[in-house]
Amino acid sequence: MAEFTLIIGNKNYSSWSLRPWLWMKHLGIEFDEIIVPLYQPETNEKLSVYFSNDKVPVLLHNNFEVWDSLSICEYVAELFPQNLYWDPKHKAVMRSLCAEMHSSFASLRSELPMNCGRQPSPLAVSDACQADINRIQDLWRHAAKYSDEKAGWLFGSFSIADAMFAPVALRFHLYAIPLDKPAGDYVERLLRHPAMLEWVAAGQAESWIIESEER
Ligand SMILES: N[C@@H](CCC(=O)N[C@@H](CS)C(=O)NCC(=O)O)C(=O)O
Repeated sequence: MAEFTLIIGNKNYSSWSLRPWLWMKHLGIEFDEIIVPLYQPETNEKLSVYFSNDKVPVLLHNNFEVWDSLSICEYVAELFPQNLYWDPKHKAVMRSLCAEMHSSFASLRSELPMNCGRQPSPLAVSDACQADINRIQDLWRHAAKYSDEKAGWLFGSFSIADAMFAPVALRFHLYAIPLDKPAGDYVERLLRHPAMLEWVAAGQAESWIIESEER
């Protein structure tokens, strides 16, 4: 049994689960995973053994439990401090992006659910959703001021911010959202990350359907 166990939802739909899973894969951390399919009659009972209020993701580090995607990402980064950004301004901007991703973009989330199995095609979006899309591109442009452009990730090398925005990049792809060139290039790069390819393929292979997430 590995030192770490990550409890996640369906790979096809669970965008919050993808974030720490991708980050831990990127860091090369070995972990067991337990998939709890969401919105099934037995889902809450299966999740009730954790302290996460019946939500995924949850990380178990031996017997220590951490819940919430951003907290899990930060916890494992602190265990491997070479992955932390110590410049306070740089770190603060990165955390601002992560926190905004974590707390905002309700229209984008509800109108464009993550669904790895969706055949990519355009979908009309509301003004509120378009405002979310525009703001995300503004955030990515802002991050570029702090990055080494050659590396191509939001803040130079791959960081928690890239993991936090990965499901958004996937949504932009799945719903063929028109993007400016740097954002389009970034989405392509993120989707080619080996761990993203692995997650999307696994999501597509699942047979659970959540009707409310299908568009
Ligand atoms: N803010 C939480 C959100 C967790 C969350 O809402 N997870 C969804 C799956 S993507 C969930 O567990 N939904 C089940 C439910 O709400 O009953 C995080 O960042 O981890």
